Amino acid sequence: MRHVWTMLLGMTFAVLTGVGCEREAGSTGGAGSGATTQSSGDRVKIGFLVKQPEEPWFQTEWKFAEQASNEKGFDLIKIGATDGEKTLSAIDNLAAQGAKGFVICTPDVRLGPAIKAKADANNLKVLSVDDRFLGADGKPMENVHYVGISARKIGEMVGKNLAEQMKARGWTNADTGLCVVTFDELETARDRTEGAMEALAAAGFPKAKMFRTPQKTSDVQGAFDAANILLTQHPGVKNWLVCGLNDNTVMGAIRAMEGRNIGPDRTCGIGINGTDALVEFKKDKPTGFHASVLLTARRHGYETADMMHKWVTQGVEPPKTTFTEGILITRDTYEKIMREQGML
Ligand code: FCA
Repeated sequence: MRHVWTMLLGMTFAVLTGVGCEREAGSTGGAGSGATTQSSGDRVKIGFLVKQPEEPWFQTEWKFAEQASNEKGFDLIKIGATDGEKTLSAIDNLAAQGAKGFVICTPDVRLGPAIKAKADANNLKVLSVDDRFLGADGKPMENVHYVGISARKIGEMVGKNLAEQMKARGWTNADTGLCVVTFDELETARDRTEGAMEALAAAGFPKAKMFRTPQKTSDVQGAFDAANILLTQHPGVKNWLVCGLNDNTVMGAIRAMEGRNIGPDRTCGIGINGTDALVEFKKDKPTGFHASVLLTARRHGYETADMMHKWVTQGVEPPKTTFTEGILITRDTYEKIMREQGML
């Protein structure tokens, strides 16, 4: 929406001043205006579709993509693609506006073949980010370019740090349980939780004390519900370690524990994203949400948009897969690290 306003303002400015008239008119000429979009001054349009526009993670991705659009001089069309229907019609819409390609975190990885077919039919290039498309055979679609996190490695960081925290707090295997909120339909989520469990097992934490509970939706509420079921099943556990897909998952589980008077002295959760953990770290008193792995939102937002721009304007094909890293942040270190990362 803001872009539409920016463009309208730009047009008004152009009309009033006579500056950049052709370019601005060209960039809004979009759907069905044929000849008017032929002008050589047309700015390239690139779409950026995300599955959960309300999550700070995706807002941060968009912020960085906007930075790329400003610096490289293309128009960015941001779309919240929260379900299959919205996603597919958004792609038609992008084509009608004259976009050349789009970056997408799909609301459902099984939409992969439909998204790819729709993009091909409309002559749009597609780059998937965060969540990798699955083909009809249930395997990752190798023919769709992908930028994602090194999920298993990042999960292992979570597990290793949970094990260290457990020791630092003097908790024993006997009095501790691991709450693993799972979202196994998503490969990047499964790799994260499996990585965390593997690292804890390697540190000597018993597999029998790792309790998995699936979240139906990948948001705070979904995790809250999943953790509540687990807490009812295991009333005897004294201390809880918590891991899951991302910050919101861990937050949901910590809230469920607080609801049962299991406070920060008995809970230790480590999330993933960093962006969504800020609210937690900013609270006056520490909560059970101990740390997060800060992902490189700039790479997922700026770089993906830039890759798409280079691809459509210069024919530079991005690498088939790109895997990014993460850094552990806590209440004590987040400000310094996030500032260094250009995220505060
Ligand atoms: C998935 C998660 C997001 C973020 C991203 C990198 O899409 O849902 O929260 O962790 O991967």
